[in-house]
Amino acid sequence: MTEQSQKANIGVVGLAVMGSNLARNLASREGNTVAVFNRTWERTEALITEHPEAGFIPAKSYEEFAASLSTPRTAIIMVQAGRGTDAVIDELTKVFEPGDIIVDGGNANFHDTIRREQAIRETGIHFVGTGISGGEEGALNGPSIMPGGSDEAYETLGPILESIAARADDGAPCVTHVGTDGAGHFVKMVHNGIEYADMQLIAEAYDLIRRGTGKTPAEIADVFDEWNKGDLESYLIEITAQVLRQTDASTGQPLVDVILDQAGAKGTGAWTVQNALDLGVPVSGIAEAVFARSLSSKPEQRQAASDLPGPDSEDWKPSDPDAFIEDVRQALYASKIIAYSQGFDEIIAGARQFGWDIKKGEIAKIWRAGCIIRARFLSRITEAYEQDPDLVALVLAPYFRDAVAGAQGAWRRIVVSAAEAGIPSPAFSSSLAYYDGLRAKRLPASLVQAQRDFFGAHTYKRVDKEGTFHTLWSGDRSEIETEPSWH
Ligand code: NBP
Repeated sequence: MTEQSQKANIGVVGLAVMGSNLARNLASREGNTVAVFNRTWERTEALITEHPEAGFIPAKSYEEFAASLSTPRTAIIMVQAGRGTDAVIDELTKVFEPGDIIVDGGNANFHDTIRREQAIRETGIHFVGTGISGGEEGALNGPSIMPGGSDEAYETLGPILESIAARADDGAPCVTHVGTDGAGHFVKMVHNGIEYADMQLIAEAYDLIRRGTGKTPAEIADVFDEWNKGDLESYLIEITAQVLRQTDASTGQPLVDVILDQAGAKGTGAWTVQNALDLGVPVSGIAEAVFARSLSSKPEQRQAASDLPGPDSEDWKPSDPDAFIEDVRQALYASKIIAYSQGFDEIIAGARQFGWDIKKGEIAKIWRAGCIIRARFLSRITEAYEQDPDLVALVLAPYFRDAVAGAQGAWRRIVVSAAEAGIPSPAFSSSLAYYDGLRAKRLPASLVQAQRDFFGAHTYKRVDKEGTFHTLWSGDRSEIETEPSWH
């Protein structure tokens, strides 16, 4: 063996659950030799001992790690986002050379990725922020991968990522060069936001069916299995059925009933909403999903408020349970379309703001497999953007417009029923309110603008003539045209 052939073409730094699985995935693909490094040697030792078949080249120091890589050196960092990532980047930039590539595969905030890319660019080393979705199972068997960074870096990195990515039904690898600097982490962030909305909508559907029909979790699992044969087919519906069928070993109860009803969050949903606020994009479905988790995690408030007056869902039953379940299915589908439409709005706004040329149809394509939101209807999103790359809103694409039109009767009945029964359905309800807001010929925003002008002289525009106006609300003259410099 020559010295060069003993070197690795790719390295992984950080060998906790994600990094070790990704390293094993890389090693299992033909043509890859993988160098591995972890801050604590014991983790590296455990990995190479448990997986001799992977042929890993282990390193005990960053210097040894760099020396074990062929050039241009390419290393994927899989460590805690934030300070951990900065610390590893600092070490790698000391031992890497111009032309080498540092890939951050963690869940970084895209603002950090933009900052890091700018700082590292000066050294001549490439920095590629990459979203990786699919959890530990995806990391091992094939995730959906969303790399940012430069075209030059992608030339080397692309084939390696393609070798480990999930494959869609048509055999295409679920990876695309999303855009420069932070584009990959931005799109991964929105992916996670949509995931929050999808999970919340499924949870609301489950709650409505359970309280409305009295079905057991296992019976609702059967309903979800049935749904998974149609338009709603998705990983999240599939695993929800499995979750609902699980019984608790110690009590024999459905496991979902013994799990505390307080949902945690690691922050990417909140980031999606925070950035949407900055970009002025209404992602109400995602926001409600984030807030629903926050509300669930306030036990003291919930306990104190539990005797507030309101309808008792025990007293409410739909007259036709089967028809009700079908209504819930349709409401779920319509609300899900809205969540994706809002998510893609944020991607469009982010791309505009940060100068990324993001191909929306390609994003939907790489979410078809490997990631948590993989679903049948992502192909419909790709088709929609292929037919019209400048689509103003996803919900306006012919397929989605028809789908929502067909579902909206059921959607409205469900939101009404939930309100009457006192069953919280924030994601269903807010999605419908968004839909009605979007399609409204006229909104009460005119009144809001008038109020703003009243107390703050913020001016307004008129429907019947050009210009900017301010009313002297209590004066003699009712209206004056303002100078352009006023606004
Ligand atoms: P963690 O996020 O728990 O990271 C811990 C690993 O980083 C340990 O192996 C640790 O080494 C190593 N590390 C190194 Br090397 N230098 C470090 C430093 N300076 N500070 C802190 N840790 C350092 O691992 P994970 O759960 O595998 O996740 C890795 C990344 O992947 C995260 O960014 C995560 O958000 C992202 N992600 C996770 C999932 C998921 O489903 N878990 C999915 C998608 C993305 P040590 O052994 O010496 O402590």
